[in-house]
Amino acid sequence: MVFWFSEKTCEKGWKQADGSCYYITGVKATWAKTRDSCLKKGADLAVITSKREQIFLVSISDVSYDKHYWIGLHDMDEEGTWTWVDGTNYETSYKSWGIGEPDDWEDAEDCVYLWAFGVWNDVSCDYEDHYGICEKKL
Ligand SMILES: [Ca+2]
Ligand SMILES: [Ca+2]
Ligand SMILES: [Ca+2]
Repeated sequence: MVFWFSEKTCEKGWKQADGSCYYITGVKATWAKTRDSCLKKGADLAVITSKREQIFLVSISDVSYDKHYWIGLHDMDEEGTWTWVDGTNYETSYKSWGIGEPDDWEDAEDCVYLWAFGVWNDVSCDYEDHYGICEKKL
């Protein structure tokens, strides 16, 4: 007897939720390098479009005050114009900024990471101090 499972599942090492697969990068790097490593896996940096997704990402990462994870949001093309890497409309979609963020501190913060309690902060894209979360659709 052969059973046919039409339900697709994520590759080994990826976590699955609501039609997406997620991968936590194991290396600290800049936003661009982290994105590159996601692209090489056929994914991109995570695009967070709901509180539910946010809670899931907090649950699969080790996010804390000391450990941060790049996500696929930036305003490097035009200051204050936030862009999700997959084209999701920023204005109309879910947001979870920390209090006082985004603040573009010293006019030098254009990339976003997930940090303690799952809130977002904009920081310099060149910091080599953060992990990342990759996402691809199933
Ligand atoms: Ca997503
Ligand atoms: Ca900025
Ligand atoms: Ca900031």
